[in-house]
Amino acid sequence: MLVLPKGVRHLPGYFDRTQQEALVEEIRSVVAAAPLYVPEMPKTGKPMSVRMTNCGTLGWVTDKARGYRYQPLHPATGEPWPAIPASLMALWETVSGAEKAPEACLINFYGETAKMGLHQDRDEADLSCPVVSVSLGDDCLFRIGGTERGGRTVSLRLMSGDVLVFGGESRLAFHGVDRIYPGTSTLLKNTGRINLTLRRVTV
Ligand code: MD3
Ligand code: FE
Repeated sequence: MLVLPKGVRHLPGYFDRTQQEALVEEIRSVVAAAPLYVPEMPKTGKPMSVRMTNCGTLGWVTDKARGYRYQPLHPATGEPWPAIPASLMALWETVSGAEKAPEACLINFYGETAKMGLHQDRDEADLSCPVVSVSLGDDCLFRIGGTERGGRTVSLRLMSGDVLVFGGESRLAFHGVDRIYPGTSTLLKNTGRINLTLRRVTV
């Protein structure tokens, strides 16, 4: 039996196919205004394998010189991020239990070989609100552990339309994406996976 860490809720198939298609169109229009860019690790400048953009009043960005941070403007265009689509604001309202609205929606695009190492999300001043994530496109192998690096972890396969909510003590859990399973979904025109992560940033 798979036991998720305390505070994690997995809502498999939260969005049906029609809703997923509508979300992809909304993401396409965000990306048209706020192009995907290649994030760099702080200090080393090593490129991440995931491409990123954001919508919301704040976006999470990283580069060699300035590292991980939230900012109101796209790093390449200098324009404000597009608004978070109403469907995602409604998702947050339904599942987060938070008093405050989300400020950031990070959009991660994974090609066939992209992955994300185990890390904590701790660049937000407000750690009391949960993080809400949506998976679209190809399946992935997601891994989540506890709040200490090196602790035990559990793995689960995420599929298109799944929603995860990380609240309470899971808010600072280590997590990452070990692999994409290319060609497991027909949602996107090509292979790959999109992950949307809604967050409250400021207190
Ligand atoms: C658990 N993204 O962008 S989403 C990230 O699939 C990130 O793109 C992964 O981790 C992805 O930071 C995982 C699921 C997720 C997001 C935030 C969390 C899990 C989390 C915050 C705390 C605990
Ligand atoms: Fe994360």
